[in-house]
Amino acid sequence: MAKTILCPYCLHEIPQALARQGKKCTACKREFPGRYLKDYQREPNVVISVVGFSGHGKTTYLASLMWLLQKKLGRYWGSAKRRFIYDPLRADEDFKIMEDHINDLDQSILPEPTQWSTFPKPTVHRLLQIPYLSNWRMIICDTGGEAFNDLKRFGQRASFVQRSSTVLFLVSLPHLKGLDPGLEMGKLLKNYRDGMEGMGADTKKQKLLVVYTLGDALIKNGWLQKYPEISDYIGTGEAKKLDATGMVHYLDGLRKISTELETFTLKKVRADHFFSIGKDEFKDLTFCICSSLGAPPSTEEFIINGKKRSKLTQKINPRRVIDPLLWIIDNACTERNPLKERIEKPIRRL
Ligand SMILES: Nc1nc2c(ncn2[C@@H]2O[C@H](COP(=O)(O)OP(=O)(O)OP(=O)(O)O)[C@@H](O)[C@H]2O)c(=O)[nH]1
Ligand SMILES: [Mg+2]
Ligand SMILES: [Zn+2]
Repeated sequence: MAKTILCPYCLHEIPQALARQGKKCTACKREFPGRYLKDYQREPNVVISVVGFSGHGKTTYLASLMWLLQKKLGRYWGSAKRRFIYDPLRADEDFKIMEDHINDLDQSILPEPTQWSTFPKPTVHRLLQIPYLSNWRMIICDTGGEAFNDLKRFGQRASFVQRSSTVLFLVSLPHLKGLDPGLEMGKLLKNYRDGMEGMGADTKKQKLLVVYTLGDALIKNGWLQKYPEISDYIGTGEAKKLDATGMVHYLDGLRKISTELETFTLKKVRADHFFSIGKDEFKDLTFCICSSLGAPPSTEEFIINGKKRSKLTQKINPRRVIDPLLWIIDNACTERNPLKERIEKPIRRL
């Protein structure tokens, strides 16, 4: 049994006895979310921080991912006897912000730009009976573009970014129109690396997973003209109706697309500097691509609660938004279990 409890907010390991006694973190003083302590021993953690330029689709991505987990995958994954279960730990106000985003998206309303005051804190989600990949607890936070500008000023959130095992680096190439996208990506990653170094943290302990967002716009704007495998991949949709065998095939597909995207990054985006920092200075560098909405949003605006909001003309239709999560969990499974065991026992029991 683990002797410590990982605080989901600052990611410090807290001695179990102290955590259970005070029901809050001795480092950041925040109370643990409901049931967190009770359920703690049941699943291993995967910790993900989402970073990227402002406006590149971080909040929409997270809302779309949660929408999919909450509304769809329980019906699609597993068998009648062993369905996938999504169990978020609804803590307090923090979770409410996320739920508002999910409910908005369900009604085709897009999130507003994230303000500092409404920045969601890390949230905790139990993911149970994932075909082939078993049970995990995801701790995830939209850490925002600020992480790149001044990590130190970032206070509590800096601790989360520093200690996350995986950084999801969201990039929207259409938003870098008119700039040199390769150069901008390189600058941003260098800032991040320097910020981490400045705090005495080591990027070599972190996995870097690049997620190209707005896949629909990349197809529409001709970015993927010479990369039909990638545009077909986005076009063919989400990880539906997967059982254990289906998941093994799906994960193979992810690896292939990551390799294609590596070529795309070097040849089309020309992000050589970015690529070399990612390869040399992080534990691992891999790539995904997705479309959180499935189609470009309309520019039509309307007023809700006195605020201008944009609305989609159709229902959201997420494409490949689950991929980063599956990558991370698959990697974490491989780290925990020898490869041999996974082949012999593809389905892990609860
Ligand atoms: N075409 C298309 N546009 C998208 C998609 N996802 C997000 N967008 C657009 O990108 C805009 C910005 O998305 P946000 O999720 O607010 O970006 P953010 O990174 O959270 O931005 P900040 O909170 O301001 O840092 C949205 O309002 C949409 O217009 C997508 O899948 N397809
Ligand atoms: Mg945002
Ligand atoms: Zn803490």
